[in-house]
Amino acid sequence: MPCAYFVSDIHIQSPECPRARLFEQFLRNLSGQPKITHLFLLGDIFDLWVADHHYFIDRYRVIIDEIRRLESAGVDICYFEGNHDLHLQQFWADQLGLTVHKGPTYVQLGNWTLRVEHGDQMDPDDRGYLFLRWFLRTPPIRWLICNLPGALIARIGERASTGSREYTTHTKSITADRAIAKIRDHAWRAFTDRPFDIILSGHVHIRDDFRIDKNGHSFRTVNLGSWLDAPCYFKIDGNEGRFHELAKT
Ligand SMILES: [Mn+2]
Repeated sequence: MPCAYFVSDIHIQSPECPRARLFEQFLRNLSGQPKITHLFLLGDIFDLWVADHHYFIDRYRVIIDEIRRLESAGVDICYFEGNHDLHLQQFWADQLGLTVHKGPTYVQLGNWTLRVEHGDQMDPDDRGYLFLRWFLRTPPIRWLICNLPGALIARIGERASTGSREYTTHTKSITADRAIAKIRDHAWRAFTDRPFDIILSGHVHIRDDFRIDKNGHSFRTVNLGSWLDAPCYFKIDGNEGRFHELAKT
């Protein structure tokens, strides 16, 4: 029986930030769960993580050690790139052994087919961002990002990251209803493209758990919200899937 945990948009800004401590504690608790089979990290776990720079590896050593512990215990861990954490393959996959996904992925978990993604591609009207997403992944820019000194990348990235987070927060505060509509519209489009039982995403920082019944089809859409608002995780245990709260420290 699968027992899977899903978290997204923790936006850890430094090793000292309360969300870093909370995530470390969360991971330690998972290590003590005998039933856990999967951990899904749905992106924007860090407010900034780029490539395999030692700057980030040294900075977040405690978290990495906890993830390594789960990995060695046989937990299947998938990390989906977000818009704040990208070019993850070299460190998180090649060195640490996680599975890294750059876009939406279908996963069979027990009786359920899941579609899992960060969610930064869900708004087809967000052309500016979709261009930036493409641009940051072009070979020359990728080369620069991977080869410039880590501390310099961190300085540039922290500025961009703050802007991006403020943009997300601002967008959310003025248009929460519209954001929920976008989540559900995207879920329907994705379902018509290839069906699933549950779609799980993050990115928009709005917690949502909704069943769509349309044209004789029925499926569930879950958005994981953000730890900036209310730290939580989604857990699928056998045939039950639901949110669990984490106490703020
Ligand atoms: Mn995001």
